[in-house]
Order: sequence, then structure tokens, then C-alpha cells
Amino acid sequence: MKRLLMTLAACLFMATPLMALDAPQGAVILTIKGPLAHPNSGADAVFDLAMLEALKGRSATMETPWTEGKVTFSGPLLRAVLEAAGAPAGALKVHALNDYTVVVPADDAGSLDVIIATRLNGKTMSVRDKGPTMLVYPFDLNPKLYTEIYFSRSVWQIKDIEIVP
Ligand SMILES: Nc1nc2c(c(=O)[nH]1)N[C@H]1C(S)=C(S)[C@@H](COP(=O)(O)O)O[C@H]1N2
Ligand SMILES: [Mo]
Repeated sequence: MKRLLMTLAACLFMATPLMALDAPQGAVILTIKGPLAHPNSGADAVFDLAMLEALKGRSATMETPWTEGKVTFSGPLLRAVLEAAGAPAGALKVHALNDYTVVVPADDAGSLDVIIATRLNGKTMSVRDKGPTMLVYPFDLNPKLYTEIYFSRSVWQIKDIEIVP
């Protein structure tokens, strides 16, 4: 009996953080679509700024072809967002507000510290400034990524990310 209770307690302890995805309190700035284990808005997982910034993230200082000089992007790791949404392994169709769409291979989220940037030099990004979110590759950690392939996956003004398992 004691062992059963302990097993139950351990299951609850482990399952709770995996299942819970709060409802956003603020404006939704990112939507994840697909067969998700932790949807919080119909079948989708939606995030406001605070939810994204509560996830494990990083800050990266780099140069990019579309910004001037050295800039610092910060935001949650792509893989942390996918985990929070309970996304299965799969390719990511990243849709932008301007109808740009690119397919990001599943492996990028796992093997690279890609972030969904919510801030540029500490400030949130308006749609005019390529916000509210932008996919940022770790050009600072791995200069070999500084190629047209990864530039094309650097989607700004992200509307939603669709998982295609
Ligand atoms: N939202 C959005 N993101 C985008 C694009 C786009 O058209 N829309 N173009 C991609 C491509 S092909 C490149 S090379 C880089 C840089 O685009 P830029 O030179 O137009 O700034 O952004 C990428 N991200
Ligand atoms: Mo491009």
C-alpha cells in the first residue's frame, strides 16, 4: 500500500508540470498547432509574453544580415516551447504574418539552441520591428550556420508554428 501511494505521488509529481499549460493572461503572441498533448485553446497551444519568458531561454549577441551592428536577441528555446505545448517530434511549418512559410526540420529544435526571440536589445518587438517573435539561430555559438539556408529559416513576424509529425 505504501509503495502504491508513493508510486501514485511520483506519477502526479512528474505528470503535473508536463500536462499543465496555463491560459494566457495577456495578448497571445505565439500559436502552436498540431497534434498537441497540452493544448490550452481548442486544439492549439497559445502563449503570451510572460508564458514564453518563463520558459528556459537564452540571450544571444550576434550580427545578422537583417539588423545593424551587434544585437542581442533573447527568448525561450524553441525546444522548450515545443515541450510546453506537448508537441510530438516533427517538422515545423513556420508561418509568418506576411504569408512567408518555411519548413524547419525537426532536428533543428533538438540539436541547435534556436530561440523564439521575444526581445531585441531588451525590448519587445512590434510587428513593424519584425516582431512579435522571430526564430533566431545560434549564429553566435556556431558561425557555420551563417548561411542562406539558416537565414531562410529565420522567420520574423511569426504567426504560428504547425507541427507536421
Ligand atoms: N516573416 C518573414 N521572415 C523571413 C522572410 C520573409 O519574407 N518573411 N524571408 C526569409 C529569408 S529568405 C531571408 S534570407 C531572411 C532575410 O530576409 P530579408 O533580407 O528580406 O530581411 O529572412 C527570412 N525570414
Ligand atoms: Mo533568403
